[in-house]
Amino acid sequence: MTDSQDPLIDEARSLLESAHDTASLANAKARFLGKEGALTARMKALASLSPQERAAAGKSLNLLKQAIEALVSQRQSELDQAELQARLAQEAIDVTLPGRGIGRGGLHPVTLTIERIEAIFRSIGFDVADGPEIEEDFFNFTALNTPLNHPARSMHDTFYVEGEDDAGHSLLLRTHTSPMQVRYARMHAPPIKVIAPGKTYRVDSDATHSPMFHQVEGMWIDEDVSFTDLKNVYTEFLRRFFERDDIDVRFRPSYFPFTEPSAEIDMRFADGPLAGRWLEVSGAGQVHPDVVRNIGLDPERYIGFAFGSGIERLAMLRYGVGDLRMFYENDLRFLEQFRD
Ligand code: 2NL
Repeated sequence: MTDSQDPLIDEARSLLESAHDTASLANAKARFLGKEGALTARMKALASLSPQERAAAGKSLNLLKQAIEALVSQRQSELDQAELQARLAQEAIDVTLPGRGIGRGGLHPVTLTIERIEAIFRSIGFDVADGPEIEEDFFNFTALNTPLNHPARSMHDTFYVEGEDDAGHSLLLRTHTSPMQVRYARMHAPPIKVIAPGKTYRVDSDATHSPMFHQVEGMWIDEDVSFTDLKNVYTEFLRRFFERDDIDVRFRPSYFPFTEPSAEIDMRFADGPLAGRWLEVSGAGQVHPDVVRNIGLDPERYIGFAFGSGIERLAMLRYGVGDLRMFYENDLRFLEQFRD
């Protein structure tokens, strides 16, 4: 019998073909070439042959062995190839798909507005001060001439913080950024020329009031600062803030405990959709002599003005936003419009 005719070849071929992974191929291989394999048994049987028969039979057994080994390695490479194809199909990347991209962030419109306000006031010589949002009653009210029985101190208007600080001061969420100006003024020698932008808190919530809102206060105190300076500084600020010159400003008499006299500042555009309408944009006044004393200065010598403006209000006017709550709903369709 020649090798190709040996029935073991066909048997090996069909068994190897039914092996569909490396482990079953190893089993199939062992059935022929292993210690207990069919071919190994025949090799052992050579011993019982005469030397003449053994040489011929041995030669043809070797050829048979080589043929089966060739079948095994052929099957192994078929399996390797199939496994590779399966992995390639599974891990396929569609390079024609659009990328997911990295969303470009942007600053919140209120932050942009604060940065704008800071840049303008810095350019006219004001320093920018920032400080605690949890304040002592003294800096938020007492130093600002707001007596204990004043309605602003009521629980309905002010968020009080339970307990006291280490020094025994009662604490609250600042209702304006004035306390920061008081702190700043007590740390610096005149001339005091500072703005304090930042978060403020009041018990209030409707279409035009948010319990947290932003305010910018400004104060200029020296030996001869007047209402004229206030009007000039604030008008210059408005014209630069809105980037237009067609702005009129007027003062209306008002009342605040920390200023005397006090005024509301109104502005009016000559052109555009709001043309001709007076818009209230700030409270202001000459710093009350008692407040000048509370910040450590002699009111006989030092005089000046202060103002307080709502930042959301200024942002709404500049961007044409109709509802204050839009700033706090975190709707990206709204916020993305302000990305610069
Ligand atoms: C308002 C009123 C105002 C001030 C704020 C102020 C600060 C110090 C001393 C004196 Cl440290 N005054 N700030 C003065 C007048 C008005 O704001 O309702 N703004 C929205």
